[in-house]
Amino acid sequence: MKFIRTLTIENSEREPMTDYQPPKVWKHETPSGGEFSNINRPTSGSRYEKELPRGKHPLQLYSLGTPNGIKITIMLEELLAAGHTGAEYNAHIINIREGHQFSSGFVAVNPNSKIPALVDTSTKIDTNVFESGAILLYLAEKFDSFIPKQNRHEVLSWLFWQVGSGPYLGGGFGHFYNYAPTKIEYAIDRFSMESKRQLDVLDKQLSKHEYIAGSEYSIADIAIWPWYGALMKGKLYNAAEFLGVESYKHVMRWTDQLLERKAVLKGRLVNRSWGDENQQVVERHDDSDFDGINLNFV
Ligand SMILES: N[C@@H](CCC(=O)N[C@@H](CS)C(=O)NCC(=O)O)C(=O)O
Repeated sequence: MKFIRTLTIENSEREPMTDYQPPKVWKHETPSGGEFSNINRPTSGSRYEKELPRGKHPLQLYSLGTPNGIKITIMLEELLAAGHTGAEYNAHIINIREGHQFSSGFVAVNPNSKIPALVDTSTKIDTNVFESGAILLYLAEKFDSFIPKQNRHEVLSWLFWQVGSGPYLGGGFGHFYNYAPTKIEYAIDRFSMESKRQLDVLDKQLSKHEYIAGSEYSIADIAIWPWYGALMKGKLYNAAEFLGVESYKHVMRWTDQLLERKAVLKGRLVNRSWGDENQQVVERHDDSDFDGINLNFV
């Protein structure tokens, strides 16, 4: 009780940071002015009629080269590198800034209108899978790969850790540090603290184990690296210095270690439509789409 009272007093002594008073009932009236405010609405469902394209391979991926998107392309490249020809895929780009996630075709696969979404056409009837964590698990089970049996529960714990923690890094820290139209100290403080706490969790785990869930590379690494590896390399929100990432030595060791895997180097560039031209594979329909691509840039 004493502890709670102390906190209350300290908080009430802080200067109010805004004079905004929420109305009784929130209404979507003025656009927020934030980076994605032109596509954000408080409703779900399709906004226009359009079928999704289909390629010739068993797996059809509808995605974009964001951290959530490249989890799946790294996994697919790993599966192909491991000799699973059934993992051949067509990666179609979904431009989320233009609202392609709201086409009737996309919504039929993912009612949540977010990339990535996968259709497995090799099953009796098409299997639709959405949510990157669920897609990783689906592929790991389908090909019995990157989910070691002896520590499956640890792999799943860390996979779900990423799915639960990532939004604090992306939707919390990234949003308020990078995208929000005004810099709100309270929000940036709150989510910087949480992001650093998460990095510390990873650092401690990686000080004891070569990979996230133990001695074997798994879908836990594939889920976590696109977010936290990018952050370590200054590729996410340009926040490496701000968050002092250099001090997380074990996370840096692991980040660099994964950059030595060809499948990681390839997968991270699929459905990418920004940066130098030789660093993007806007759509991937065959391995030859990587011809002329500079895989090694960091
Ligand atoms: N929890 C989801 C998150 C997916 C997600 O947030 N995707 C973003 C791009 S990284 C998106 O499609 N945003 C479009 C929108 O919000 O309209 C997953 O892991 O698959």
